[in-house]
Amino acid sequence: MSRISCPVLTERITDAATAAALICHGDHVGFSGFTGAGYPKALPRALARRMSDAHDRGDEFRIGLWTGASTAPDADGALAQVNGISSRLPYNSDPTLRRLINSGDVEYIDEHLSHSAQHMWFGFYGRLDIAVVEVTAILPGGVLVPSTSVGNNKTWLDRADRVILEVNHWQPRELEGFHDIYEGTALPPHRRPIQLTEPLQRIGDPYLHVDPDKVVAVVETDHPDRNSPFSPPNETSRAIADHVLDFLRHEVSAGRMPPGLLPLQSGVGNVANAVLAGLDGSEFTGLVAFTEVIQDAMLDLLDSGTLRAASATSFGLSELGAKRFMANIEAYKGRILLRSEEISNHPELVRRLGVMAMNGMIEADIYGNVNSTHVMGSSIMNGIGGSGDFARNAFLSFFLTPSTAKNGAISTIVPMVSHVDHTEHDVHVIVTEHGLADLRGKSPRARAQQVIRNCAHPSFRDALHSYTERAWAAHPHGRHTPHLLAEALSWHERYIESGEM
Ligand code: 0RQ
Repeated sequence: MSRISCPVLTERITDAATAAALICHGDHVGFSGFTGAGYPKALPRALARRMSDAHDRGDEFRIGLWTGASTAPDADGALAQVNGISSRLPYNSDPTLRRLINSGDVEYIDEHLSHSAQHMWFGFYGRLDIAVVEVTAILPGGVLVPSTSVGNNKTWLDRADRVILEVNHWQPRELEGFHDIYEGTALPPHRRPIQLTEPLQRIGDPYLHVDPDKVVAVVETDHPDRNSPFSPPNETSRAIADHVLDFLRHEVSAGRMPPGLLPLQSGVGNVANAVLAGLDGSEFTGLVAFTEVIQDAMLDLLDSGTLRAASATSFGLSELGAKRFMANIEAYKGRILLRSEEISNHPELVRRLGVMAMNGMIEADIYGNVNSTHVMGSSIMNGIGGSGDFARNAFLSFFLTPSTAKNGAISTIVPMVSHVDHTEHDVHVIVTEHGLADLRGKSPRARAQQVIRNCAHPSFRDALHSYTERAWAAHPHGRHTPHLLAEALSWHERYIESGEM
């Protein structure tokens, strides 16, 4: 059955190669896509072929690429393989593109995800030449049924000069009704409060809208999302999850948290997945999530009833998870709502709802500063993503990591982080498999003691204690947050010298 019931747009149906010919060297291009869901499937590969042909002829052909967050090997990856990306925002996890960013070939603008749409509206990024957006179906009048992510699609569709739509027949037609697209964001000084007081409250419309006159091509595809597998929880991630659960129990018994907890945000990755798995089968039930990504463990929680409902901007499912979602899609309707990322991650809403934020990290320092993005201070891993949107405004902000990386060679607890994404003021709880440091209401000195004692791997504790004691002794007039600057930095360099990095 046709997925395109808008007569004007039916006339614009074409193939991916013809659509890709509408994109030129130097264009700013806005792709749909978030954590491998809802990204355009055919056009990026066709565009990569054009780029490769142009490069063979000795012509330059590179674009500035803006998305919701990460896409997939056949989008970011395909364009990076042919060196077709000159600049990129706001988040990437593709390994080929990461290599080009770290070699200095691609300008990467690592933004808070909630900022990316508004910075476009503020005019900070310049003009958006063309948007390429995957949808599930096109209804009359340019009304669009979104697919498995919303991300920045609304902003790209509104702001782009021209639009290419991909209609993906792989996406279930029953996705209609899973979305809530808020239209009320005005520019300062005309902004009004966002009237959302419950995580699953609808404040918008189930559809995206596009001016049909701007649509220059419609391409039909039938291609799965990038559905990456998750590793099952291991001893380390289970230990981290147990510490988090014990802490939540403690908070409930102290009366600081209701028995059904506060809305949950969980970052992506295996540790975050393990914490969600730990919640399943615990005494906590009837929970809600106000988060970014719905991953497999959230489906488990929804199935068991531990989670009542989840608001997010995207799915991030494994292949099995995607099959399970599709097989039971009607049962999830009304329990899952996908929003634009400026709303799913909105500081005003995160603060109002009292979200519990749980995110991964690269390293934390003894005083509670967190590095989520850079290895050894220089090479970017992925980007800050939504971690800052949530951590900075959360009721409780957790950062989780194994206590060591690279087979135990590197301590993820360090004297001074080699790059700061989340300052000591935005970090409440640090958790490793060894324990949990509750930093709330503590001075830097007290925080350092807790972080080293509870979170550091035993083989690094003596070195970290020795550092804090010597820093204290060295600064009789600077003991609020004492540091030995040269030693703090050389802590990172010793791994580079030892060849561990
Ligand atoms: O690399 O696989 O090559 O060994 O970093 O580390 O332990 O697998 O952890 O998958 O949870 O990712 C911070 C990257 C953690 C992620 C980060 C190396 C380690 C491994 C991955 P290898 P793990 P995770 C919502 C929230 C920012 C965005 C965010 C992230 C690799 O959580 O991108 O939070 N966060 N968004 O070996 C050297 C260290 C290291 C280290 C880890 N100290 N030194 N290497 N690694 N620690 C989602 C979105 O915003 C979309």
